[in-house]
Amino acid sequence: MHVHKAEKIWIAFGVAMLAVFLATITTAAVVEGFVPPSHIQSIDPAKVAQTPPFDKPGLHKVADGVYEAYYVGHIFAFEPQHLTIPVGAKVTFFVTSTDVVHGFSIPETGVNTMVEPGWVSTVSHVFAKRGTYLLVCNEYCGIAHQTMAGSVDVK
Ligand SMILES: [Cu+2]
Repeated sequence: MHVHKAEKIWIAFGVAMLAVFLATITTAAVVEGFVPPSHIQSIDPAKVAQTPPFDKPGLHKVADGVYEAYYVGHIFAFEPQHLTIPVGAKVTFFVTSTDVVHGFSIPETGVNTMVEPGWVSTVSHVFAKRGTYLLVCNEYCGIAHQTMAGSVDVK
């Protein structure tokens, strides 16, 4: 088979760039110990139900207008499925998974994070507008992924 010289150069360039990218990612992951952003806190995914505060998922008041919401994602639901938040509240979501990678997204709010077993994802938002917000899993997690949803009521 004849391969034109220009094609050989282009293939070599492509392979070299792939090697450079893989070396960069591997170096960052292994040598520098990088982890996905916001995934600072770790948790044993097999013991989420026994690990406070994830043993009681839901909204926890920290101060006036400041709340923490603990969520557990699993195939194919969030706990809690529905949450009621006072209007104007600043809520920090702490989310983890007991099984596979899920997504945690509240469209129109900027709340959007990956949820990985073994890690606690954290994202904050101030709910200034009343309404019912959809909560969805936006990472394909299995056969009933499309049913993995909930709601956040801001009253
Ligand atoms: Cu999911």
